[in-house]
Amino acid sequence: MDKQTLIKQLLPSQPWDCTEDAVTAFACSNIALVKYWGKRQKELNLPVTSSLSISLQDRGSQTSLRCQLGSDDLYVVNGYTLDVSSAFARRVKAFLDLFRPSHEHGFYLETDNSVPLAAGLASSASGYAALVLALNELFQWQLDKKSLSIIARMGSGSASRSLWHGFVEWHRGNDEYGLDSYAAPLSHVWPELRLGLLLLNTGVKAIPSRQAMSITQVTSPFYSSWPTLVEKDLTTLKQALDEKDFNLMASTAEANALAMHACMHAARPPINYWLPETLATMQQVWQLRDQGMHVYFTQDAGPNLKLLFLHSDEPILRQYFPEMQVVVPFAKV
Ligand code: 2P0
Repeated sequence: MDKQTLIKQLLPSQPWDCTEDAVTAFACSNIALVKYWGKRQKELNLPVTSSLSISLQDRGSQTSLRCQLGSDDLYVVNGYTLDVSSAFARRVKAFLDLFRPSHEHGFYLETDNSVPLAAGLASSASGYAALVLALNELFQWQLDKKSLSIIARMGSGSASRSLWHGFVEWHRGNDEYGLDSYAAPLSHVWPELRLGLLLLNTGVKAIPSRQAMSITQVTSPFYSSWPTLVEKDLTTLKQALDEKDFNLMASTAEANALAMHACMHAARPPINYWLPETLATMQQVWQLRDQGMHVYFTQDAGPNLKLLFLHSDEPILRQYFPEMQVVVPFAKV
């Protein structure tokens, strides 16, 4: 089955009403504590493993979308109009083409991200999730979140997890068409949990994550052990959430991130998202732990780190990391 056929199965049959009035939608970013790294099927974006994330509360993508009959698409991201020939715009267009009622229908898309684009802070996750929520509004599909998660997954895998706040698990699924590969929220609530965003370098990443994922999967001699490791880390992480055991939760997340990067480092050619400041900060975190502090990190497809700690340690950590932006995943909204 290709994307178009799958979409037809999920969506109400055409014609869809599409007004020229703009709709708006917000989706939060998410940071994986047990990572998604590798696809078992590229066309439908099906993952090799399940993954588990925490949301970034009010940081994410605010998207406005409308149809414009008889005009070409226009995409405005953080106030800048995208060059239609850029890889970014072509990928958005290919996704929107799946839902375009006819060639006459252009889309005007405007999105504002409150996380840096393409710097390993999950801008594509919240971007595609917000776009799918906006499409659901625009065409009044009234789909449930499970279907929206499947559709968001086809835009970008991690977007499947960006439709909920809190802890979210994206289930790998077994169906060859991916109808059981969607995310769902976990019931655990952890008000004391904090994430510290350390923006060490906000330049565009060295290599897009999609490409890096594929090279790792095909060439890294360590990739064959990744699925077993993820399964084990998911079990441990869920146990840590059940027991509200911070050290177990955060140490598992840190080890999982390091294992993902070790797989990448061993790929041929090597994939490296670490900058000198990334390693220096990791070493600082390890030193603080040696001194008895309960602080850990995770890292995605970029040089920036996200610290994991509890509210009680925030004042002291702010002294060591004055630039840190603190996120409260379970803040009351
Ligand atoms: C994650 N990352 O679980 C992992 C960890 C980055 C490192 O998902 O090809 O943009 O669009 O499905 O979701 C980034 O990859 O990849 C990602 P595609 P995506 O958050």
